[in-house]
Amino acid sequence: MGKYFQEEIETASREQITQWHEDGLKDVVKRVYENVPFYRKKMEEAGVTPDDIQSLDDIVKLPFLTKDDLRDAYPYGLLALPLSECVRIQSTSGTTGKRVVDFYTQKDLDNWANGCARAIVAAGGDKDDVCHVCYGYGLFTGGPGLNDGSHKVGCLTLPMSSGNTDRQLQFMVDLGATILCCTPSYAAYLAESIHERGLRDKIKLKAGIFGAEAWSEEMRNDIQEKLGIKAYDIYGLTEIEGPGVSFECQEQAGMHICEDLFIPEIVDPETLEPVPDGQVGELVFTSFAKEAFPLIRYRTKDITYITHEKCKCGRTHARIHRLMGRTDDMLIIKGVNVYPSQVEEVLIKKGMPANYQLIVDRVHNSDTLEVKVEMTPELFAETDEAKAKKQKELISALKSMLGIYAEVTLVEPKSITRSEGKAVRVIDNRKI
Ligand code: DLL
Repeated sequence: MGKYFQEEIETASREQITQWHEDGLKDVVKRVYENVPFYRKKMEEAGVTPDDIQSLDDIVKLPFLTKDDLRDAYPYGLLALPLSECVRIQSTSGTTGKRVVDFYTQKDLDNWANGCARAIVAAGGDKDDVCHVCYGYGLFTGGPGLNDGSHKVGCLTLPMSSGNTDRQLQFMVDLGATILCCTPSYAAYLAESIHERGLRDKIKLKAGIFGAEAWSEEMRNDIQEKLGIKAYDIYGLTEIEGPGVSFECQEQAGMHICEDLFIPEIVDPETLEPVPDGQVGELVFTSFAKEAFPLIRYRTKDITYITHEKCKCGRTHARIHRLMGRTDDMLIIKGVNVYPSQVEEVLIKKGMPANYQLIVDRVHNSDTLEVKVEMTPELFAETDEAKAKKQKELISALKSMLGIYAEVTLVEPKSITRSEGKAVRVIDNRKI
């Protein structure tokens, strides 16, 4: 197999991609207008009918869809086909008690698996690889998505799911895993455990496909160095499909969006006006190829920017920059916008492990920020004086990165609970 999984699609001309978008948009708008009362009502309220959608530019006439809409339409209100045509659901937590549920036909599952297969091939994978998947299996899309992508490529697939680190490491060594798929925080934890147990020379990993949560370039370098691999970012969300909506290639310079399946837009989260390439805003998707559960102009709340510049890898599909946070995980502390990824960047630059927790509180009407940081075993063995010095250094580095004072508490190695799924980075005790 070459360096693409579906070369013709992945290297299509921009004219071809625009044609897919235009045809796909007209088709999906007609489908939902005719079959989904929830959509028809939304479109009627916005004063738009399928006849108003003649070109891609007309997309701006269509109303946005939000997680609240998904909650209101839960569980079947956005289905574009009878339930008997669907073969699977996946789900993730919603903004309130109700979960977000996505429905798939067999064709939707095939398209999803193709996206994940493209990601695996872009990371250098082929049928001779052993693909170790320790994203969770079940309702979460991580395990099933990468699993099915790995089958499509023809890799030997290890459906490990999450948890039981001893078993993960045993299979990794005994079965010679070459590609690791998990969250970046679990990859960092596995890397630590591999070093502690002296297994570094026994593992054959060459690449990792890490996503589902925000991570930094510093964390990438750290994992790459510790495991001797190339670490690739992969992005996706349940509402749109799951992992593989976009993925990095060998250039590690942004994630290619599967534009044969999705129309991406970046909008200003305040004005909701589209912004040009290179400008940071909220990512919006139209999943026009989805049969069961197509979403039109879905606001992801994820913050990034897009580029249509040619990539050296030869893929023509637009790329999004590594995710820069969410409009809703952005903390406002003392009026200052703070992203957990900024704290992580400082910690790793200062040689600290990427195991940390931000604890936000409000004391006497004033916000406080405490950053709990795990010490390295080396620092833990040092004198109190050395520890105090490191603590001061971190306070000052955080101040210059965030623009606010953060109390730093150094805690024992491994004392912050490890997550096998997404790490819990923020505890916000404020009652605002
Ligand atoms: O996390 C899908 C996934 C699984 C992606 C495995 C990659 C790998 P949800 O549980 O619906 O789906 O969460 C989606 O997670 O809107 C982002 O905020 C965040 N997210 C996903 N991938 C990345 C990434 C899966 N590479 C939400 N970088 C999204 C930063 C990410 N954040």
